[in-house]
Amino acid sequence: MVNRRDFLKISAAAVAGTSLSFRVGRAEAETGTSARRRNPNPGQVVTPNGFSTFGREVDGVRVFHLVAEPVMHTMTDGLDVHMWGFNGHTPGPTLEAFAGETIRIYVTNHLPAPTSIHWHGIEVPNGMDGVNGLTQPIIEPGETFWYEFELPRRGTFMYHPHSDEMTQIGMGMMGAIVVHPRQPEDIDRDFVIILSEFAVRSGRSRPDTTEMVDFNTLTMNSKVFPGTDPLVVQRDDQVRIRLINVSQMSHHPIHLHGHAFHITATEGGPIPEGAQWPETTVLVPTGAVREITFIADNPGDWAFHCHMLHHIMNQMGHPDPPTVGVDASAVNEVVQPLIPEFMHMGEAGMAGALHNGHHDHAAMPMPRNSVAMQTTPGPFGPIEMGGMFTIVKVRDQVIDDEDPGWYEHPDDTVARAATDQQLERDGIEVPEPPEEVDEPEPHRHDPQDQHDH
Ligand SMILES: [Cu+2]
Repeated sequence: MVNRRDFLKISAAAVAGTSLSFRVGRAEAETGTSARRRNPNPGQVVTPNGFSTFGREVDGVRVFHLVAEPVMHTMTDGLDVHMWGFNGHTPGPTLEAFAGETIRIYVTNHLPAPTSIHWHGIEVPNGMDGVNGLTQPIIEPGETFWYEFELPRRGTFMYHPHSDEMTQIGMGMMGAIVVHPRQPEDIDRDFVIILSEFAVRSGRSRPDTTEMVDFNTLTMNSKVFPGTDPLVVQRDDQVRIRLINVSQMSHHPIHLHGHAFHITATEGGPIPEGAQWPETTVLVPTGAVREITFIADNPGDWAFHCHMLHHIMNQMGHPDPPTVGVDASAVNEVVQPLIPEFMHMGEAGMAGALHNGHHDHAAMPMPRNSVAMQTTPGPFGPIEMGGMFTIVKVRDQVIDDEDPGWYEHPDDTVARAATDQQLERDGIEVPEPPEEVDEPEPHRHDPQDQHDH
């Protein structure tokens, strides 16, 4: 593990432009420790569950080295997936630089397949655009290519292969590029989150890259909740979150609780102040960037998640009819040995049936290398969430950007059962629960009937 003192050293080295940053950045990725760190240097963006690097300077050019390679990736405890990424990690490092700088990026291909890298959103010279066959020859396995271009403007961009995209992006190859303006900005916490989706069937350990529509594993920086690191911010911080969508098929409406934000920029540039409007949900189309900013003036643990409801469940997708109201547990016992991903839906919705997995072995057995669709222990019981979900933790005092644990609510500020006195005071009459309604008998066509009519 990289401790905080080491991390500060590393960060300083990164900014100073020594070669240390890159090597240690990779170690950080392997131990996954950098994500919870508070922004130690103004102007440095935090990549939750990942890492950021300024590369190093050589004769006035900022130099990066991306190694495309297979990685073993833990999406959350209990779900290990064979993926492809960069420098030992998915997503690859967030590449940081300043507007007007020239950057040079070496790309080494250690994949079993040819590749190319596209710098999505940046106005590069045509031959640097990374489109296999159209603007460059393919990077064969074992080869190292270089790309070099000037960064014309500040912004949030992405990189990904433009070669067998469905397979290579579907295996986890993606990363962020953050170009800072020359002038310092009035931002206290700056985060970058890549939204993506994979087809990781329950019980399997490789994404299904032939899938075209049914993506069941929805990720933030290649993690599913509860594997997603919280965004820890101090009260009254000016916070920016850069949302990048690299999903194969989905647009994600990302919703923040407890705060309103402004959408301040896209990958095309900043939105003029007079054209911004307040929102609490921002739709991030695939292939696009939305930067949002807000003042974190409301302390607490605030959900920050996709509002497409199956995108906040893990490994959705079961090829059986809905069974709300039916006890289908016997079916699982028969079918699961044959089809590991088979699991019937819950009798009273999913949360009841799926409070299982490694948190509750009393419930249904899970296929190996699978996680519950929903549910992780929270301060008041199971949190019925998974997938594209994380928590913005706003605290009066943040120490070393460490996860402060669950929010301690001030007295009498937590919703709880109403008392009889309260109900009487406010004239609330609670109606009797409805009588149980019998399901209507299924209608059967009697051939004889037809003759009668
Ligand atoms: Cu979504």
